[in-house]
Amino acid sequence: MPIDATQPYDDANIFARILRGEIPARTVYEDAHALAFHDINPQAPHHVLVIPKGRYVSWDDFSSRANDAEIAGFVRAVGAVARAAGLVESGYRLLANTGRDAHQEVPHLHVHIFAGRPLGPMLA
Ligand code: IU
Repeated sequence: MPIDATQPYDDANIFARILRGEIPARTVYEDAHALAFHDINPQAPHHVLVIPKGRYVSWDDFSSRANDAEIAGFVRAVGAVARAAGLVESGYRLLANTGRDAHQEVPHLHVHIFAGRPLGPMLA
């Protein structure tokens, strides 16, 4: 079910539980600002999710409430994850579904990194 991006942060959401170490994840990167792990239902040969460590529901919540250090740290982490996976030369796609019409399902901001094959033109 898609979420309402304006809902308050829910500490019981699955990515909050992964951040607290209550649920395992196939982690590929971690620093002070972000955690990255393989998506459980990959849509491309390489499909990783990058999440901020702070309690942010969505891109909207993050971009309006996070401080500059959190934003810079998260953006740099997304780039670092892609570089560490060797994706720069072949290329990759970033996606942050936000709210109902975008079909955001988990109410903790996540940026998808898709790569590993030609991904075709962007969908509308
Ligand atoms: P969305 O942008 O909110 O639609 O994407 C949620 C993603 O989270 C989706 O690709 C799921 O496969 C993925 N995911 C996961 O990796 N681990 C989980 O425990 C759950 C969802 I629930």
